[in-house]
Amino acid sequence: MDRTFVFFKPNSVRRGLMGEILKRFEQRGLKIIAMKFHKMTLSQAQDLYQEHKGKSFYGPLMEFATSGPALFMIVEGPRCVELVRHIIGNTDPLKADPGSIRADFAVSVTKNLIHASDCMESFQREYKIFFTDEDIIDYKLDVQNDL
Ligand code: IDP
Ligand code: MG
Repeated sequence: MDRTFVFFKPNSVRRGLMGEILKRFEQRGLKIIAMKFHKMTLSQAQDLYQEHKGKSFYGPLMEFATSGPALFMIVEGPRCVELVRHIIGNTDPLKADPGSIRADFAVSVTKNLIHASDCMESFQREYKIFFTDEDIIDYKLDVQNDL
C-alpha cells in the first residue's frame, strides 16, 4: 500500500475547512495513519520548500506556511501519491479540475489550502520533517477491501 504526506495549510484551519477537506479523504477510502496539529517552524518551512528557494514567491510562502497552525498527516491507500494529487487539484486553483479541493475552495496560488507530496521520493523526504516512524499507527480500515 502506498503512502503520502499531506497538510492542510493555515488558511484551511482559519477558514474552518478542516472537516470539509478531511471528509473527502475519508469518503475516498484513504486511511490516516498519522496526524498532528502543529504550527510549522521557519526551519521546517525552509526544509519542506527547499526547491523553491530564490523564487519570487519564496518569502511570502515562508510567511504563509508559518502563519498559524496546520493539520499534518500521513495518508495510506492504493496509488495514494497520484490519487491525492488528483483529489487536491492543480497548484493554481484556476487550473484545478472541478471537484478538486483547490478548485472548490481556493483562489490564490500561494494560499491554495493544502499540500501533498508529488512523488514517492518527496513523500520519503517530507514526512520526516514533521513525523517520526513512531508516530505512524497501523490499523485496519475495512472499506479498503472494496476499493
Ligand atoms: P504544489 O503545492 O502543487 O506541489 P509547488 O510547485 O511544489 O506546488 O509549490 C509549492 C507551493 O508554493 C504551492 O502549493 C504554492 O503555495 C506556492 N507556489 C508555487 N508556485 C507559486 C507561484 O507561482 N506563485 C505563488 N505561490 C506559488
Ligand atoms: Mg510540490
